[in-house]
Amino acid sequence: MLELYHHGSSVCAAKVRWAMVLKDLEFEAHYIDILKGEQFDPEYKKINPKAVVPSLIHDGNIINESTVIMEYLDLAFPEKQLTPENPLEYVKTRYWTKALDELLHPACGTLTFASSHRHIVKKNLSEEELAEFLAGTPEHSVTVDWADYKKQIVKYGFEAPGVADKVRLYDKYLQQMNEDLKNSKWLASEEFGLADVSLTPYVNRVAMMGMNGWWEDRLPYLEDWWARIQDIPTFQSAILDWCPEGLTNDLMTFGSQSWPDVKEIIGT
Ligand SMILES: N[C@@H](CCC(=O)N[C@@H](CS)C(=O)NCC(=O)O)C(=O)O
Repeated sequence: MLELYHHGSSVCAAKVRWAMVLKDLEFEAHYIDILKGEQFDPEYKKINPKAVVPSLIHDGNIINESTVIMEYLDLAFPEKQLTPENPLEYVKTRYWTKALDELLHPACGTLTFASSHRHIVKKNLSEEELAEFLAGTPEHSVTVDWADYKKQIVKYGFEAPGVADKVRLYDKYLQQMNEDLKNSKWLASEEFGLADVSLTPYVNRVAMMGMNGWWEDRLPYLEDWWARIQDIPTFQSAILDWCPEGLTNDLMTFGSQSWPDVKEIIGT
């Protein structure tokens, strides 16, 4: 039996969910509202000590870290492989998932909180709840400095130290995707695979925040890839449908309002 602990706007959870759907794996879903602080519940922290989603439980065994979870799924359920077998395509996939884990994902947390989530938590939580929410993050969470950094972003938004650098880093990776897609139909090869599944939520995040101007008339190969991704039948059900309507609307409202700040930073 497979159980997935996840959240509607979590990029890490979205890529695992999509991988499971693409591999025809059924799972029991447990929704952890990370914007209400449900990830800090001591019972959940027994499963995931960093207090982050996703977590997978397979027949009682806990598997954490989204990239590791996806690798595990391909090993445990090899029928529909997402990882390329060709060594060079495998390596290209690994470059992407490594870059994502080390740099793009932390940049995504920063971009998302500065643009949207800081407004959502301020709107939905009382002053005491917000203080509790911010105090709940363990020392090693999304990154080793997330507990303190999240507080700064919630308080200062785009003016928090390092936010502009993280936005520029995000831009660097979207440009890198565009470059790679000049040479092959999908990110790591001519076949759709794990690199595409992994990067999709990071492009979707930008789109859900109404920031498509990031690539329109600027990154044509990425724009074409994004159109093809959205045409894949399971994209809607595995990625978009799990995000509650109110959260989808908030991401769009606050994200669109923040687009001028992002646009200025990336200099489009
Ligand atoms: N390295 C972890 C990162 C997981 C992560 O950062 N999850 C985010 C959502 S995408 C989270 O749960 N954040 C909780 C918080 O900000 O308190 C993984 O790949 O699974």
